[in-house]
Amino acid sequence: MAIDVSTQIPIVDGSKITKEEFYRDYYRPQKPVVLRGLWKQYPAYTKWTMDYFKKSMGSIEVGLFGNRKEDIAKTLQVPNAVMRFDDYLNLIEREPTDLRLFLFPVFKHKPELLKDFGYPNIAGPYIKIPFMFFGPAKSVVRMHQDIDMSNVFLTQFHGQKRVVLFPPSQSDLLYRLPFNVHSIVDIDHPDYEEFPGLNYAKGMSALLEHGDTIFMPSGYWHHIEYVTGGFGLAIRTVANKLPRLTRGIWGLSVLRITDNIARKINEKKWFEYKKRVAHKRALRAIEKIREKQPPLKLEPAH
Ligand SMILES: O=C(O)CCC(=O)C(=O)O
Repeated sequence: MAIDVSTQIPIVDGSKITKEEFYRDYYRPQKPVVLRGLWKQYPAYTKWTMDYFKKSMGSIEVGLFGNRKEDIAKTLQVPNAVMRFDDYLNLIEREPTDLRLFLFPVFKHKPELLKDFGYPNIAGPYIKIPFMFFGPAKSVVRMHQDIDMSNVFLTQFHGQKRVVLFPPSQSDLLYRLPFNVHSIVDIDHPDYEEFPGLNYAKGMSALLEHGDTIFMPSGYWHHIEYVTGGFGLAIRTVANKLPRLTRGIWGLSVLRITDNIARKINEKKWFEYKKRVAHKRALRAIEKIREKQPPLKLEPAH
């Protein structure tokens, strides 16, 4: 049985929503939403196509990341393959592979692209370091939180993407690894025996198409599946709640450094330790849920 992610993330007209409406309904309460057409105001909306990227910067070399199982304990630091950018774009248009371009700093290679868009005035302050993401059909971005705990605005330019979100309050039920922002569960093939917490997890989903911007509030878990080959861009704002902001700074500094050092000392042992902690926390979260559930009323026997 699949995990319940049947709740649809609401979709609103992003070309019409006002700052006041966005703050009141989504940003302040930290609720996900799809802002359809938010980027219509910028040239990138029509200009950024596969052909445009192939022609304007096809000759650069790009480092690509796969979804190999053995990578689960590692952060995305060492690429699995290197290729010319236009060859890669042709590949993802043509066939499924697991190679993705993740957190691609495209603007370092071509700073003129920065003139093709702005930062929508519905939120702020923005962290002005945009990243692009490219991927082939069927590739999956395994479930994670962003380590800086920022609010993410992810816009789709080409292809379709299925996004599944879970609130940060469900981190323990999703077996978040300590000192890390990854989960060890595969939500597409949930193993309820090994991960009983998944019985209680409940997410929401949306299908993104060209011109859709999904707002993923700070700390939200995201699992992304490329339905067709395509690409998108993420911009971020600083977490607007103090605990998340503190958690983001902590994540970028102490947690990341500790995790890197411990992995260098004994990667296998460290990973086993983190998994044990994740299981313990999940059991505690399940117990809490069960305590809150009212006891079953027994009908008197007749
Ligand atoms: O769209 C993608 O490929 C990944 C996006 C993502 O994980 C993010 O913006 O944090």
